[in-house]
Amino acid sequence: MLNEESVLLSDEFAAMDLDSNGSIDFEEMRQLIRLEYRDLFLDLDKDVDGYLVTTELSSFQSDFEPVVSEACEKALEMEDVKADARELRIVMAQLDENNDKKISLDEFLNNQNESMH
Ligand SMILES: [Ca+2]
Ligand SMILES: [Ca+2]
Repeated sequence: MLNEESVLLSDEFAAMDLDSNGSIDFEEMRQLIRLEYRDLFLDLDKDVDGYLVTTELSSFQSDFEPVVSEACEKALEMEDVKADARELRIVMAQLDENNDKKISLDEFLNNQNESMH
């Protein structure tokens, strides 16, 4: 059932295995993951302005689990934000490093890299 995916993966593997030694080192793997997140970002950026805003993020259905501080959690609870909107705001706050309410590709990728440490 995952045949197509496996083929895609092995193609990607071959493409990423730059020195063709049959293994992908950490840097090659990082690059692969960056490319995948870049595709995801481009996918989510419906108006193609290079930034993700809340409405665009709302189509982001994944198992992304941001780390939320207790204070942040409480603040959101007090505001009684709807669960969906609440989750979005958390994701937004987590990714938006310069607080301009937009997620740039850099902010998006930086965050993914951090979760790999
Ligand atoms: Ca956009
Ligand atoms: Ca930003």
